[in-house]
Amino acid sequence: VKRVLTYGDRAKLCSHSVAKFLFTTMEDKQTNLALSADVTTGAELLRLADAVGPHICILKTHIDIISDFKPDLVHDLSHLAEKHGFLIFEDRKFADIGNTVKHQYSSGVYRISDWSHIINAHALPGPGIVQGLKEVGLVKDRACLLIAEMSSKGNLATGDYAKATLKMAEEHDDFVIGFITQSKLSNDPNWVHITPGVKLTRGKDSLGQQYLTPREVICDKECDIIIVGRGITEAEDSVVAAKAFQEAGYNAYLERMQK
Ligand code: 5BU
Repeated sequence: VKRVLTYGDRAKLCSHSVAKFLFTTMEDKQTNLALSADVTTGAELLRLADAVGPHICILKTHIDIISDFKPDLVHDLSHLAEKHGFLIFEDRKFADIGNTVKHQYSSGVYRISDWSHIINAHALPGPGIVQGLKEVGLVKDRACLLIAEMSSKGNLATGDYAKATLKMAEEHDDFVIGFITQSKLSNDPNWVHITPGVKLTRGKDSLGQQYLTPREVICDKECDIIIVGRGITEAEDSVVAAKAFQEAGYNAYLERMQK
């Protein structure tokens, strides 16, 4: 009999501490929801993180859209991550040569490697990008996701791109824990498949974003985590909306377990 592994089973299997923590959290908090906290002030970010924290396994940031950034912000955010038990994922989408991304990851204004448990990178530049990020992140026990497929209409990550991205990840599985993708790339239960472009109903925005539902992502496409931004941040009540996505995502996971 083919049995689908639970998040808890996968926590035991995987060797990277960040992936282990992530799967454990998903099982314990009963959530496969990542909040994309795309707000533009530090106060809004902290308010949202504290309010929605109990319902998420990951808080995804775009730290460079915060207009009043001060180092205190990431310090306070780290406290909230500990308080509520979620991981911080800076959606920096590194896309340069290894030597440049090393600096972008460790230094500059944001010092991303100091506070972000997870980062992501495009596979486009080739394996040097992962090597560069790894030189910074490995000693700090950080993890990386490779962007295999995008949600936006007309994106150029097509054909064998995702397959080549999987191969790159396999060669760096001490640092890469999974993918940003629109569908499952591999049956290896160690990989985390995380999917943006999610709302409660299908649709799109005016700038090429395309939305699938939690059920389509988790049950049909067999991904593990839904990333939700405006579905929560633009709702009248962000906590009510987060609960709805948490429930929809987790029910879709339970349904997949029965398949
Ligand atoms: P939305 O408000 O739920 O549409 O926000 C989606 C978030 O996910 C946003 O922060 C994007 O930068 C991010 N994203 C995406 O939408 N699609 C992709 O393929 C990747 C990231 Br990679």
